[in-house]
Amino acid sequence: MRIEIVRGDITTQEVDAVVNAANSSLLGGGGVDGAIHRAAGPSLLAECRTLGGCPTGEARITGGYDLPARHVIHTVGPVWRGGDHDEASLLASCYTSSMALAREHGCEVVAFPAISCGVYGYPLAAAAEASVGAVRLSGEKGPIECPAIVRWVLFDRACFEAWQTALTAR
Ligand code: AR6
Repeated sequence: MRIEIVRGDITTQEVDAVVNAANSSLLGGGGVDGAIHRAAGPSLLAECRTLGGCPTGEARITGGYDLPARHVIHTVGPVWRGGDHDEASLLASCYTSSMALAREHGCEVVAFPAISCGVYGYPLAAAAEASVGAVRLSGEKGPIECPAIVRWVLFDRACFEAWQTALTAR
């Protein structure tokens, strides 16, 4: 499995699946969630309405509709509450659950945003470390090498630098 990081807007990614940092209603919001829903069009919201929400740390998959991506994997990151409320394992679980869905649906290339690093307030260095660790682990655990490419699409420079550090630290 290859891990890549780029700066940019995840909604323009031509990949098998883009991951959405959603909230537990799965009915849209601001940040990357708002951008994905705007770019995918109203059919995405219509499909999300049928899912009945999603608990923190889990993931659900839908079509990509007007996005260049085939699927959207919606996951709900933890709100940062100081670090001793299970935030790291919930964040890791978002990645593990998303990777499992990607594998089930035969997604070769998957793009992730920096889950929980916006309004949910997760400190960037800690998020980068937990995120990279979780993806590496689930990449190793897979029976086949799928997804083959995991790409973080990082909107802002601070996130990009945090991921760069986490990737070179190991
Ligand atoms: N492409 C890639 N990354 C983006 C984009 C984009 N188009 N837009 C923003 N980001 P956030 P969270 C980055 O707040 O912290 C929503 O309202 C952003 O700079 O979108 O998990 C949901 O409905 C940041 O680095 O997600 C939830 O209520 C990262 O994406 C809540 O926000 C995540 O920021 C989830 O909060």
